[in-house]
Amino acid sequence: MKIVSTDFLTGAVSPRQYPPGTHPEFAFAGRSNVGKSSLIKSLLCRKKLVRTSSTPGKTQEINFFRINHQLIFADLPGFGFAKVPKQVQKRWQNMIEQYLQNRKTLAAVIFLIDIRREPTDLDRDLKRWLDACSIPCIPVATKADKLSKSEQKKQIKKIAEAFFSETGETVIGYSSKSGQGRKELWSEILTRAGNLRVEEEGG
Ligand SMILES: Nc1nc2c(ncn2[C@@H]2O[C@H](COP(=O)(O)OP(=O)(O)O)[C@@H](O)[C@H]2O)c(=O)[nH]1
Ligand SMILES: [Mg+2]
Repeated sequence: MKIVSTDFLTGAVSPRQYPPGTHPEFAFAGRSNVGKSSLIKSLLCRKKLVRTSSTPGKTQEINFFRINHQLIFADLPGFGFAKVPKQVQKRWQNMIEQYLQNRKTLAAVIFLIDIRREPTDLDRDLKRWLDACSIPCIPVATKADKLSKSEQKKQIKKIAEAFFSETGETVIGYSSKSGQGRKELWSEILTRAGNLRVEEEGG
């Protein structure tokens, strides 16, 4: 997809602050440092996006971007950052759960897992939530360039078995460095966006 415009809409901590659901929406979720900011920038062919915090664990808002007046991307705060106190972690959890339960135009969650890491309990919790809310999930294994092709295959199989065997999603290997997986992910996003009908903007 040719990216014509990426407009920052708003940051939100509660449903009343969400922007109007005018377009199919895709949320990006994953642990801190998983490569979420890099992936969003790589998808959008942007070197910079306003409103991405450089301090890990500090982004405690959901940031909404409108892409080409066609889609909305919601950047969810990264979770599991070691230095975040329990209280903040809890607030994060509430914010995400509320979002997943309330956002009617949410088409799918792009679920990022570091290709070199074993899925954690936090990842498992998120997947359970998505399943419980019947929210489609697009799993992406990030930083694929850190492994050889054969190692990538092995790890992707492992992640798929640990997480997605019951629901049958395909895990996309992605590298923000090389652009590997970019086409595949876009195709997945656009297919799912096309399956939705969202009211026209401006009403
Ligand atoms: N080799 C490699 N490094 C990556 C990739 N994506 C992110 N990184 C690195 O991983 C670190 C965390 O990335 P970032 O996008 O800030 O993660 P976030 O905390 O999930 O937003 C940074 O040092 C990035 O340069 C990738 O695809 N390949
Ligand atoms: Mg980030």
